Amino acid sequence: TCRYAKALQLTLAVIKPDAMAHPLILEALHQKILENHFIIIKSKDLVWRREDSQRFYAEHAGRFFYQRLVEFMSSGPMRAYILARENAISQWRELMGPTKVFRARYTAPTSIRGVYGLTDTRNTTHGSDSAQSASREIAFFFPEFNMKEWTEKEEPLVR
Ligand code: RTP
Ligand code: MG
Repeated sequence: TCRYAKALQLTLAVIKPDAMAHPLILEALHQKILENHFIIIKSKDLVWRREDSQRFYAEHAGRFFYQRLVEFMSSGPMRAYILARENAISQWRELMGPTKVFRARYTAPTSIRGVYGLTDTRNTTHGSDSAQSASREIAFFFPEFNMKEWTEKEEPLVR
């Protein structure tokens, strides 16, 4: 294979604290990323402070689930990935399945949330929902990453 960096889209994928807490689920999710032909550009484990969580989810401030979401996302370690692939954003969202766990169970039982989701908040993973969110979210998690430089690369990324 010869995959040109320019043809690949980037997305931010996050393994949420519920899935990080279980070593077998963590392993299965990592495997799923590789099996689905994503290239892992960067990954890191981190723990958010409450303020990070509030800032990341600011668009949801005032929604009924905001407090619980903020608490949960700063309750333990997460793993963040910059993933590259053709159509990375939609492909990762597809693999995750629906946000709501009952919907995931019934309409996408083999999706990540269909299999591992616990509740609408503790739903295993996050994925950027658009190119604009991907830029914002990648910069949020990986401030040192130069996205512009990366997307202009002419060379094949994988030979
Ligand atoms: P995001 O905005 O983070 O990309 O996620 P999304 O589109 O899949 O889901 P959205 O409905 O926008 O929800 C934003 C975040 O809040 C959590 N959530 N908790 N009832 C609840 O407890 C509840 N509802 C939504 C979701 O897990 C998601 O992280
Ligand atoms: Mg959303």
